[in-house]
Amino acid sequence: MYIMDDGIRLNAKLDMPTPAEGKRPLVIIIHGFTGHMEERHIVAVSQMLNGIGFATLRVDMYGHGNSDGKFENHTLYKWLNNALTVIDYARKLDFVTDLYLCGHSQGGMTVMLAGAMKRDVIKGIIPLSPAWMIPEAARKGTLLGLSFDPDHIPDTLPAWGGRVLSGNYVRIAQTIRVEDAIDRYDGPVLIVHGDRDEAVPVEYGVKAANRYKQCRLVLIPGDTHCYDYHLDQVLDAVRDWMREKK
Ligand code: FER
Repeated sequence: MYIMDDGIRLNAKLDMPTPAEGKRPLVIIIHGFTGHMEERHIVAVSQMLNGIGFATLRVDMYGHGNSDGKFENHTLYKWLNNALTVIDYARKLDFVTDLYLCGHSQGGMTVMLAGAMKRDVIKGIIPLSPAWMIPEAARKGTLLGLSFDPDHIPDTLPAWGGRVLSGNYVRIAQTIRVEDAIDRYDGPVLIVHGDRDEAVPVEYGVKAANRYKQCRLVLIPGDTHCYDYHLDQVLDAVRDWMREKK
C-alpha cells in the first residue's frame, strides 16, 4: 500500500499481531540511509513486535525502497516530512491506541527529530544505532568518508554503492541541531547500539542516552551497524522495553 505525502507515494506495510482483532498499540519503523523496509534487521524487529501484540507500520522513505523520489534528491527535511505524514496516517487508524516510533541509523535520527516534534502524541521512541552525528559531520565537511569544504559544498557527492547524493543533502543537514530535539523530548527512549559499529560510532549512542531525560541504553558487545552478529540481543532489548510499556 501507499501513503501519500504531498504527491509522493511512500511504500508502506502494515503488519498486525495475532490475534488481529481489538485495539492495539502501533510502532512505526523506519530504515536507514540507502536502506529499505525489507532489510533483515527491520523485518526482524517488526515480526518480534507483532509477536508480543504490537501492530507495526514499516515505511520506505523518500528515494528509498519502493517509494517515489530519487535517492540523489533525498534530504533530512523530506524524510522528516515523510515521518510527520506517516504519524498522522497512523493516528487515524481506528484500531490504534498508543503510537511508538522506531528507526535505524538515519531513520533513528529521524525518529529523534519527529518524536520531539510530535511529542504530545508519541508514547515512546526507539532509535537503533542513531546516525545523529550526520548534522555535525555535515558542518565539518566529513560525511560518507569524504572530506569537503563545508562552506563550498559540491553539487553532488559520491555515496555508497555507486550512488550519487545532492549537495543539498549536506546543506540541509548542516541546519539541523539534534541536541534541541533531544532536550525537547521528555518521553521514554530506548537506544540500542553495537559497540563495534563501523558507520555510526557507539559514542553517539552513549552521548544521546546521557542527554535524554528518560533513556535506557543497551550496548551490544562486538556488534556492527546492522547487527550482523547479535540481532537476537537487539530483539531482546526492544522486547523487554516494549513489554514494560504495555
Ligand atoms: C555517514 C555515515 C552514516 C552518512 C550517513 C550515515 C550521509 C547513515 C547510515 C545509515 O543510515 O545507515 O557519513 O552520511
